[in-house]
Amino acid sequence: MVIIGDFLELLRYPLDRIITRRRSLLDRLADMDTIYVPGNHDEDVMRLAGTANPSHPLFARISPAFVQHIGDRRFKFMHGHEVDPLANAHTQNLGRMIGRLAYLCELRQGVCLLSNDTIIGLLEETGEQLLHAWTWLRAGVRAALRGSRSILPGGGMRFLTRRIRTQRMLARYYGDKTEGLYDVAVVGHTHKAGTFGDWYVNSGSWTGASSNFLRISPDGRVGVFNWTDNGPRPNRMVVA
Ligand SMILES: [Mn+2]
Repeated sequence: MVIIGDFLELLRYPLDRIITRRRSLLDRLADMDTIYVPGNHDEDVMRLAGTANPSHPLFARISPAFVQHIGDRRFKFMHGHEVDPLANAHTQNLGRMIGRLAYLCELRQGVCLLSNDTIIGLLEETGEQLLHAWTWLRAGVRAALRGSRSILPGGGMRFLTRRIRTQRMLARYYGDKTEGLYDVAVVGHTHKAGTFGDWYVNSGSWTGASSNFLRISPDGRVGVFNWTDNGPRPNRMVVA
């Protein structure tokens, strides 16, 4: 069992309270020799890696992103925010601020008023949209200066939910793959379960409408699944 990050919401909840409340789940995962690779929401647990007496046995199993040979391919197990330029120190701090605010709201009202994930996702997509618009405008202005074509495309400007971000993330993973860092990218982060080609697999999310996971057989074949009331069901989503 490998957890590839954002397992704990540490931008929002104190670690000691999570341990107290979810001890039986943490115990069970520790018993399964789970490897735990932190993501951007729980990167603070990395400081526990290698400590002599971690506050829970599972945290003795914390690992940075790693590459493992399975079958004849090299699989890179990572959360995925590593290649996301918008998951940086600034958005992390912003996330912490929003998280603390949301935590206080919950304490006061007993309800979840703000979803950290939704807000950060929106900000990240907005950032990508702005980058995209800037690039597009710059190219447009250059072209207009050359007098070769109009700035405005025929169809006008389209706003696509998280589309640009997903495309850019894929391009970045592909760059790392072609540089020989790995053959298969095994990631989460975008919450979109599925595959792209034979080199990108996303384990999705356990906080959305369906809970997703990946199963990798010893010969290196990867399956994406949704967990349902009737057990695992194949997920054949192509993520682009
Ligand atoms: Mn993430």
